[in-house]
Amino acid sequence: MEDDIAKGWRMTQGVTMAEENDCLFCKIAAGQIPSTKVYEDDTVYAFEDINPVSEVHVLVIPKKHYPNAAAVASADPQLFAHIVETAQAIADKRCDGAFHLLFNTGEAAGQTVFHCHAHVLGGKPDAAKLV
Ligand code: DGP
Repeated sequence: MEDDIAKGWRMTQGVTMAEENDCLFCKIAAGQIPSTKVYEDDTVYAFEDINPVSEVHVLVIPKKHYPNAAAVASADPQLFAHIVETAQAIADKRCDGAFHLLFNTGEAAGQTVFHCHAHVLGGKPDAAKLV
């Protein structure tokens, strides 16, 4: 019974305490693992990607744990819009407002961290990493 409740909660909210405590990006957002901060407010955190593939490569994450972009969009559309607006504001400052916005979703599509993150990619790509 308790398991069912936990499972249902995970499906609707995209989070359990265990997942949250074990999540790399939850720990980065909480300042428990160091990162190079680009922007922060009450609901989102943005930081430099550890392995940049272009001149500008920033990750924007919700502070609350959701496994992917669609989970955020369906649970909290305002938060999803805020992630996109934050990406635009970063691109405005760093690369004349022009950028790619990428959400890898699912292991087969290259998602390696299962906490929603927007890749904000701008400027020249790092050719060595694209081959
Ligand atoms: P994805 O493949 O879409 O799940 O992207 C995960 C990104 O997260 C990848 O580009 C590398 C980045 N990343 C992984 N671990 C860390 C970390 O500990 N710190 C930072 N700053 N970035 C990380």
